[in-house]
Amino acid sequence: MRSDESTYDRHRLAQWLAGEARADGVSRRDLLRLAAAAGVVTTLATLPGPAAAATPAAAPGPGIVKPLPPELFTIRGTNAETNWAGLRGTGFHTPVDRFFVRNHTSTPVLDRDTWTLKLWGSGLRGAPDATRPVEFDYHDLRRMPSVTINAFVECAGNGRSYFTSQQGDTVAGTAWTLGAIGTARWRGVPLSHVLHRAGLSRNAVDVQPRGLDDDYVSGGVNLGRVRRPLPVAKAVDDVILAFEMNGEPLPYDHGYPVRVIVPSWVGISNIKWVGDIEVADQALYSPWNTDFYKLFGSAYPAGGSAPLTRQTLKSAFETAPGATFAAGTRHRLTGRSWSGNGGIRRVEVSTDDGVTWQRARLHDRPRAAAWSRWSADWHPDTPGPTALLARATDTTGRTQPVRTTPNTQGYLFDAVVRHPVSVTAGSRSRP
Ligand SMILES: Nc1nc2c(c(=O)[nH]1)N[C@H]1C(S)=C(S)[C@@H](COP(=O)(O)O)O[C@H]1N2
Ligand SMILES: [Mo]
Repeated sequence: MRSDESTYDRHRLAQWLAGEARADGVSRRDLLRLAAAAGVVTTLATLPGPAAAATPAAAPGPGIVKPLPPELFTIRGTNAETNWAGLRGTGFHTPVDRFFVRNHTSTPVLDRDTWTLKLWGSGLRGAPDATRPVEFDYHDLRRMPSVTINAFVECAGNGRSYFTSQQGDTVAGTAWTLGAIGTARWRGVPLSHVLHRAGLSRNAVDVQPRGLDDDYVSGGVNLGRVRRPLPVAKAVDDVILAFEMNGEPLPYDHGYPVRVIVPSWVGISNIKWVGDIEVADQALYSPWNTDFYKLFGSAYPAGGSAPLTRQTLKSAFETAPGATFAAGTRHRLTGRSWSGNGGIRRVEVSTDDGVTWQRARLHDRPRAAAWSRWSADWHPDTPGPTALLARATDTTGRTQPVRTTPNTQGYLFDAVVRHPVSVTAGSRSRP
């Protein structure tokens, strides 16, 4: 699978350089302008989305439908980050009431009875165009064979703020801590089934789902609807068109009536409110695989890395930042670790800012595309500030590093995070 992906990327890159590929909906000029404009990424970081500007103060959140109580979420522009302390005791699946939301604009409230999915493009037999697509409605989809999978959805920028706070790097984008991830049980139809029903051709190269939310405008440029191509090899492997999350119909904010779930891959792959899918016999490009979701910076080629695919390795404590622990008492620390490259094999925890480490107990078997819960006991003796650290190793043998190579948009932070807490003089602690 991995080697398929890199062969595919080389092939697609060759097509792009040969000028065969096109960035649909965005002119070459716009793309070049975007790539050249150093200010674009900064604008993304600081501009409230159009939705935020337009949302009346009475709305519960920035264009988000579900309630966002401050104990469960931290609002960041048009997005809502999950507070990790709110996950303690919640079980393997993230309840919808605390699952993070990342919206480029705002949540559209769609009607499943008028919703249709349109498939079109040169990679389908007969090459139907966008005006005469192959169409399925919601009830067609519900009559197809369905599968249920566990998978996290995690923003590629999750943990971005630690590039700055721990490493002193300048990065642009939403200043997430570690709460731009959730794991859910998704039920839906394998995308491969729908593609074959639509007449997938042997020459298909890329598959590009597109959302029905508003056009995304950045730095004065309308980038069109949120869309990002997937190689056909991944699209027919384990991708699903999901209509259920944790046993309920998808909530509005998470893509109702239907979203794409692409296990292990960067969050942007999981297109919500999917309305159409272009299937092409050539590489496809959108701003989301050319300007965004690639690694740029001094450690990377001038044109950036290959488009991002898998998420990386991370760990988080289910503890509020700055939490206090009484000395002289045994505390149970809990958290979760996950990797885009496999399951979690081992987690170590330090309660003294990285001086000593102990093995955490794992509460879930290693599972690809999902996290493992863990716990460790701590009996602090000395009052004062300290930092909790968790360091995971995945089933490929990779361990979280102390420091990670920066990239200008702050994607894929995987270094060990220092979690500040303090120990207070407990009733049973000695003077
Ligand atoms: N149509 C559409 N799909 C989208 C987005 C969006 O803004 N519009 N955001 C993407 C990004 S960047 C992420 S990280 C995930 C977030 O999914 P969630 O809001 O269900 O947590 O959805 C992805 N799919
Ligand atoms: Mo994201």
